[in-house]
Amino acid sequence: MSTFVEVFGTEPDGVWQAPGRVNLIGEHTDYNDGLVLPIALPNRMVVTASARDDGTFAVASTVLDGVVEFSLDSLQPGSVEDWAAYPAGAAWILREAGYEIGGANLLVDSDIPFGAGLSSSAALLCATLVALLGLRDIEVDPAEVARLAQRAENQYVGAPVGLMDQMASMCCTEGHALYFDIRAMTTDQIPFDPAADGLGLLVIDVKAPHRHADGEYAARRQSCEEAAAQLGVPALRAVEFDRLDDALARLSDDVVRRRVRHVVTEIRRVEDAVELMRAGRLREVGPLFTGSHVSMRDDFEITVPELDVAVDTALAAGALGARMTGGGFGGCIIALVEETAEDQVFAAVEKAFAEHGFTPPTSLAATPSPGASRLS
Ligand code: GAF
Repeated sequence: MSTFVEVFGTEPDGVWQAPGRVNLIGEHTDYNDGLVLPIALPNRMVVTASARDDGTFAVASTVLDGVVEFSLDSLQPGSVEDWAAYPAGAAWILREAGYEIGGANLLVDSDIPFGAGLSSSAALLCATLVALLGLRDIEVDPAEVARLAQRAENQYVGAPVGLMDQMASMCCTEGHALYFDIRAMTTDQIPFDPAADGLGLLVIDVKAPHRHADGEYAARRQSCEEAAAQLGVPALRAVEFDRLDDALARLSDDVVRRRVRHVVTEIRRVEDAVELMRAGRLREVGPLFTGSHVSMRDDFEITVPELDVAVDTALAAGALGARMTGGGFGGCIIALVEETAEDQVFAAVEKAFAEHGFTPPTSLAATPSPGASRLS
């Protein structure tokens, strides 16, 4: 693994980090102005950086060969590709937003499993943003940094993502889940300590290759926007749960109807989960996880066989609830389990995967961790 001095021939000015996330519940609700409930992971992107004043950015990774260079003036959406598009997008959006950031050398290191749906891209954007701002001693509200990261991903990288992942990476706190209301742009920290109740949150990476994830994500978002337009509301958040049947009756297409049903019921499940967590009834959140998965499998159609087998097996092995987490089409499941049953649930999933001929899954510790910060 290369050090900063080896790559750039100079000492760094500082080190910044931004974490990945798992979402406890509230999937594909963020771009519908809805509610989400992510926690930040201990796994994070770490950016070591030094300032330079020639308007040039040089970015390198501890695990890939080579240095990618670009000048701030020449940046246009899409002008830098592959993983370096994310640091380039961060520099571009800061320029667009009028921040004076000069140039920088950036070395990126990460222990967020890649391609596992744990939000490594949002973490890379957020870590680069806090590093570039930190190098210039520019203070920006964390929620505003999250919005900048989202704009960079939407406009520079070209991915039509919502605001959940960036907010999780910037605003989560240790020991809490972030209850984020996108319409109101308000956040609330909900204490989340499964171990205190004798429970565990098992995260299982199902190692499924992402299948058409980008195109399918954009298609789901488009269906939701079309449905909102048909219903004459700014976003599906405006459809009340108690009036869901009326709204569904006004939609012509059965597929769109099912998409809407997922979003509206999922927003209600987030509210219910938060209410139970606030009341100290974490065990009862399990069935909401499972209901969320069924809704994503049958109505939103974003699961793949590996996710469904992992969820069904975890439940059969004693999990209190389980669901896929993140954008879908691969990635991870989360399962709420009795602490004493964690090993048995994971072993059951490993066995089922072997029987199905799937790639062996891996598990991950999901302690609710703090959001982005300066490390040194
Ligand atoms: C991805 C997106 F980036 C988020 O904005 C969110 O929509 C999520 O999928 C699904 O809940 O992580």
